Amino acid sequence: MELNDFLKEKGTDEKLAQLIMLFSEQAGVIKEGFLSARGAADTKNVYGETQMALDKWADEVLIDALRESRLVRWIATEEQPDIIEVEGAINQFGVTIDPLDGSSLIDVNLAVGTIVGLYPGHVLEPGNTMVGALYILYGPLTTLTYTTGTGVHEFVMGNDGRFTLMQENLTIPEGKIYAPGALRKDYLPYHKQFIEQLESEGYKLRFSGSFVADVHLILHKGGLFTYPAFAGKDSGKLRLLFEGTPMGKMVSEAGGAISTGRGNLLDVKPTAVSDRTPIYVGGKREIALIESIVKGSGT
Ligand code: AFP
Repeated sequence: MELNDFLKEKGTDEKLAQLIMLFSEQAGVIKEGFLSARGAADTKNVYGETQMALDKWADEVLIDALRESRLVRWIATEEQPDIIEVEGAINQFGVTIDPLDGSSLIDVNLAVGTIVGLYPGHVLEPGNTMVGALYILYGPLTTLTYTTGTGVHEFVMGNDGRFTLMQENLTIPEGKIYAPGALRKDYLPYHKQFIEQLESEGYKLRFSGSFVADVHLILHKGGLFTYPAFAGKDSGKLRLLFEGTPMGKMVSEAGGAISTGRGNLLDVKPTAVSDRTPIYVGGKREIALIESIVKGSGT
């Protein structure tokens, strides 16, 4: 079944369905861009990182399409320092976008993705207020996974650029995979204890450097992804709005959970678009384990 028909059959709010369709259409445009745009641009984003040309380009593609459609009022993207307010918006939605997560892997042809958070209004609100989330993964196949709070569903792009249903009501299985970010020498004591426990239980390491691809793997195979707080970086590396909340919403809707290590990440109220956060995302068992270790550590 095609995405459009599926959204209708699920009784998705019409305006939200239009928005999801818009992102699905832009996926084809972004995929085309992989063939033509290459190399690093000489500008830096709000985090001081070098932007790859494709990040900037994908950012522009998505912002232009959203402005033209007027389907959302607020746009926050990882590549823009400020939240954009769309003139003449016909809906009150807010969106957060990481246009190309894992962009340092583009030139070696590994999986990257677009991550989107969908809010009923302004985006500087806790993740638990979101009306949905989606991500597009550009791997051997191009897939779109979304939730609007009634299950997590996955679609695959065909030659005609349209998405058809691959898996309905995805749920995270139990599994023994761990994807740990940050350098081991910088681990804080509670995190070291947690990782050592997973290793002693036989968890296998999988970490690609593309958050969206790594969380996609965990969603399908079970286990845990983490990019923790580490020595000198209380907030870790990843972005609350662009990475944490949308993928956290997705995994939580699929029966898993997301935590800062101290509580549900979806309860955190952002202070700015550039907020970073420690992230633990995956099965409920692993999330309960890290929270109990943090609690027991008294730190
Ligand atoms: P880019 O989008 O700039 O490539 O960053 C990728 C990322 O934010 C996330 O997708 C990865 O999980 C994480 O960084 C990898 O970080 P390390 O390079 O520190 O392992």
